[in-house]
Amino acid sequence: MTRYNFKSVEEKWQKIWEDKKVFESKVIKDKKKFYCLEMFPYPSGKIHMGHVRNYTIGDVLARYKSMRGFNVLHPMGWDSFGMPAENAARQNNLDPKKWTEKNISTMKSQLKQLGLSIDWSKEISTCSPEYYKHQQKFFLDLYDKGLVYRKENYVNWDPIDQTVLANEQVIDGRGWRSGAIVERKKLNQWCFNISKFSDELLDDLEKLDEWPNKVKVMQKNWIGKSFGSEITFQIEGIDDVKSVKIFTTRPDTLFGCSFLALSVDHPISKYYEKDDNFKKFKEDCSKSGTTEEAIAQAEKIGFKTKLLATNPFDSEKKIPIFFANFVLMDYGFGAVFGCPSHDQRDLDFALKYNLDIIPVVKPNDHVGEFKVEKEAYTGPGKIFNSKFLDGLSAPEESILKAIQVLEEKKLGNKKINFRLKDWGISRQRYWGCPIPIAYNKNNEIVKIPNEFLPIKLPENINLNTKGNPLDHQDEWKKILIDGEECELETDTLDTFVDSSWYFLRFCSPKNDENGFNVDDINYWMPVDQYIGGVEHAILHLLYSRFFMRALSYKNDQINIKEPFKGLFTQGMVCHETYKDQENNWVSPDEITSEDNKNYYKKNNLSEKIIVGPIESMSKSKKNTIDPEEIIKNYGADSVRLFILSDSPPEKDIQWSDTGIKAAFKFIQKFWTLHLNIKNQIEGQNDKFIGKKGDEIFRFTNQILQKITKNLESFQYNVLVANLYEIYNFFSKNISSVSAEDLKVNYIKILCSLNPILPHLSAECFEDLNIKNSYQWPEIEKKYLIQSKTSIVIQINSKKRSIMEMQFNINEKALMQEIYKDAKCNKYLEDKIIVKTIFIKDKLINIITD
Ligand code: ANZ
Repeated sequence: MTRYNFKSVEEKWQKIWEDKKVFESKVIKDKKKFYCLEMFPYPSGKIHMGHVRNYTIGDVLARYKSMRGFNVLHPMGWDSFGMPAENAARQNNLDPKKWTEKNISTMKSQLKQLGLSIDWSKEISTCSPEYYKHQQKFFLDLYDKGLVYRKENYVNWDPIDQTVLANEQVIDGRGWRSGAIVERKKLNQWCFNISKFSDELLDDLEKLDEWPNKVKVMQKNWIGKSFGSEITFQIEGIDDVKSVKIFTTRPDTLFGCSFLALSVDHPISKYYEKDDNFKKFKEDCSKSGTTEEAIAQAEKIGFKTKLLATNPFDSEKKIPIFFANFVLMDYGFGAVFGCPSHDQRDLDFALKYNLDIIPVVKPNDHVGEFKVEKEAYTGPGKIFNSKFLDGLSAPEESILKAIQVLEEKKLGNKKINFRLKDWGISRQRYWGCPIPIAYNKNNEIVKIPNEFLPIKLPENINLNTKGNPLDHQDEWKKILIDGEECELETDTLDTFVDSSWYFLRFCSPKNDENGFNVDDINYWMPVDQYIGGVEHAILHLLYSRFFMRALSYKNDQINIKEPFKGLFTQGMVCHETYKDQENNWVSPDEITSEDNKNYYKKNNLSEKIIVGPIESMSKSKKNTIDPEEIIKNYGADSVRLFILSDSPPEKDIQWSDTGIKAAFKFIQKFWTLHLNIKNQIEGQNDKFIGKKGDEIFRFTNQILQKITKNLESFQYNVLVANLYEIYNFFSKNISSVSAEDLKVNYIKILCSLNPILPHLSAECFEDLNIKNSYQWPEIEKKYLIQSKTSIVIQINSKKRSIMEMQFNINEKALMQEIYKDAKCNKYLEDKIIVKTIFIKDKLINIITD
């Protein structure tokens, strides 16, 4: 019997699919379309198991939809700008472009080995000028529409490397490479006006009924809609400023207010510019990072001014005004009123600066005097100490009443605020899309004319400079626009911009004139199924939703708001972690075990390994498995089968050697079964009995129905279980069905194998000399009705028999059959039946006296 040689089989089919351009997609009018997209990878070097899982899940769906007659778009590209290329190039004295291109070619060949149904003719790479040229055009289009602007913004500044750091490059308040304490610094930044769409981005989440709820909740929190009010406080102490506005969600706690706090960048700060103490204070504030978490965690510090504010609800009450490090300038008005009793942050501040702590809400069940000491009370309750608000239930009733009074007295208004900030897109880096802007001698903004696009990155430049290497490219920076000497912007775009529209480019990747053809995107968009990691739940998905709206804005040719109709977030691939006796991480291929319990170092068998927890695969913990090795040893179909088995695709999966071996073994066993079936079909098997019967039809159609359902609902692990059912049924029954019946049903089964095990299925078809139709098999409804069922017969709770009965049989008819059955009847003779417990189609328990 010939063994299944997966290596040559897989290579052969991958070549055939590629040569015959089997997966090329075209806009076919009047045909239903299905756009299946997995998040495109960053070309970091090699593919990892996370990619394998992501792309396998997508591939199963793409193949299935194509077999169902959809016109499928299943493309792939490279998110190829970004820091790692720049860093790697800097370390090894390489060109980021060459480094990136090399990685792309490695990863592409690895992806091909997986046999994915990708339309490679649509491949794109965001670092190529053919791609970013259009991005520069979009930038200018958004600029014309008022959706891009330049403003001073805080950034994380590394004073040693003289560079801006992303939040994730700030580790414990220090620059990840220099170790310097990171400062907050103001820089001119380009921004997208994403907050213009806050309301829409929030409200439309409701329409995304094919998105996981957890992702919608995360986006909702990120957009952060707050209902509250703006309140004007009269102030005294400066001649030309008479009032300050604040935003609060708790106007009902106004009687408990004991100070006002301003951001160090509040307009009033200009009156303190020359004050050395204030300057020192501002410097101290800048030492915490710019993220909200960093600000929230930093110790609360304040700078007391001589200014006083009047409580709008009580003109007798004057309160001090501070500058404080916890007040953000870009939220609300950059000013807050402090109510220490009911806000922990305000309480910490009040305790430090010895300010009044006046409680105004007490818990409903509280009797007697209510005091706040070290812990603010933030729960519901009744208002007290608050004149006209006394007795109202907080927060609902009391907030409404407080706003009503503020509005009547013209002291404030109802106000809605969003946490969502505009998106700062400037990066002081080389390896990114150049911003198509220049500045003239007066430092005025000049748009780059269309005919100069793309503004290409200079190549082969020195990257070992302080700060942004582009700043040192004097020749490159020079540009003559309308006879005027200008200098190019040296900031490049955040790489999230690149990934905010790549799904549109896939629809018309070769269009040189425009980023996409309107007709193409109107046909393909929205993406029907988007698949990726939950780590992109907020930024990437929100930015893409914004970008789609920004392009549609003031554009009567496109009206697509939501780019992704269905979203699926797959779980992580995890592996045990290992450490040696010196507490160093050790990778799975450095260890060995005889009993799968005790592990030793391969190169030192006396050194015992400490087995740690199962964690998601990561290079830093050395618990990764190289997909290429695994494909080489077990084949793509085994990898596909294993990666889909065990856990539902949205859950984490644990990689195990035994798991992949079992998958491999299954494929070998299936091939042996196939050869037996082939023998049977071709009439070469002596043992052939050829009993007629429709059992095989029932099995095949019922399993097809299950497979279809599981494919449609992403229950791929159950799908794998279905394959085992198929194997068991056919191995047991092939010799008792006619060759013709076997053939008809086996062909259907082979078709249904294609999404998961495409190589094996194609090979079996070819081996039978049958043309693979690549069509999803028709399910014959008549076989779905189960006609027979096995019923357990218990007498006095003891199992006495299992009887094959007509499906749906009623209790009376079943009892008649039981009396006819000698095995059962002997227990019933001369007995009075006291009771029966009857579970239809499953069980009957007969209780006698
Ligand atoms: C007084 C107050 C009393 C507040 C109380 C809360 C509890 P969300 O829900 O996130 O919108 N705030 C307003 N502007 C701020 C800024 N620029 N920087 C820092 N904090 C600011 O939060 C709204 C609350 O955050 C506001 O309500 C304000 O504090 C604070 F018992 O006002 B509150």
